[in-house]
Amino acid sequence: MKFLDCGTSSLGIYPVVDRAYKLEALYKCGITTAQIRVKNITDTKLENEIITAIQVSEKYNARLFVNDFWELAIKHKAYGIHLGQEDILEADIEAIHKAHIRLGISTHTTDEIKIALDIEPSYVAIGPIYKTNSKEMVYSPVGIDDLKRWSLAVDYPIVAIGGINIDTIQSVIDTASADGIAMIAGVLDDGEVSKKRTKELIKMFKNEQ
Ligand code: 3NM
Repeated sequence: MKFLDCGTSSLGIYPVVDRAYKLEALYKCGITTAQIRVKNITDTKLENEIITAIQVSEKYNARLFVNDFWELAIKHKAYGIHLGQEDILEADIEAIHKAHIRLGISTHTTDEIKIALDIEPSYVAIGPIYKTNSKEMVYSPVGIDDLKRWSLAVDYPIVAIGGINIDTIQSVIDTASADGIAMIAGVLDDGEVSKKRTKELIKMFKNEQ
C-alpha cells in the first residue's frame, strides 16, 4: 500500500500537543513537525480544534499529524494521521491511503514493529524510550540500546518518543537512529510552550551546539 513519505528534511523535534493554539508558538521557534492529540473535548469543539490545527500548520508549511481522529483528519485533509496499535485495527487504513494522507504508527515491541512495517507507513514511532509521566504505559522503557538495535531492521523514518527532554535527548541524538524526536512535556513549562527550551532542543537536534 505504501504511504507517502514526509519529504527530504528530517522530522526533527516533533512536539505532541493537546490544543491547536500551542502550535503557532512552536512553529515560530522553527518546529516543522507536530502532532495534535486532543483529549477531553468532543463533537464540534473537537472538530474545530482539528480544523484550527490544520490551518495553522498549513500557514507555517508544517507537517501536522492528527492523533486518532482519522475520519476528521480525512474530512479536513490533514497532512498526516498518527495511530496507535489498537487504532490501526479499527481505522480504515485504505481510506487514509486513498486520501493521500501520511500515516505514522506507534510501536513498543519488535512484534508491533513488524505489524507497522506491513502497513508501509510514513514513519514508525518507537517508545517509550525512557519512563514517561505523560501517558499510562504497560510497556517498560525501550532504552537506547534497543532503539539502536530495533532501528537497524526498520527501513522507514523512525520517531523516538517517551521521556525525552532537554536532559535526556543527547543520548537519543547520539544513536543517529531517529529521524524525529517526539515529546509532550519536553517542550512545555506548566502546560504551556517553552519557546526557550524548544529552540534549545532544535539546536541540539541540528547539532549546532
Ligand atoms: N506515546 P513525554 S510515550 C504519547 O511510547 C506517547 O508510544 C508514547 O510524552 C509511546 O514526552 C508518549 O512527556 C508520551 O514523555 C510522551
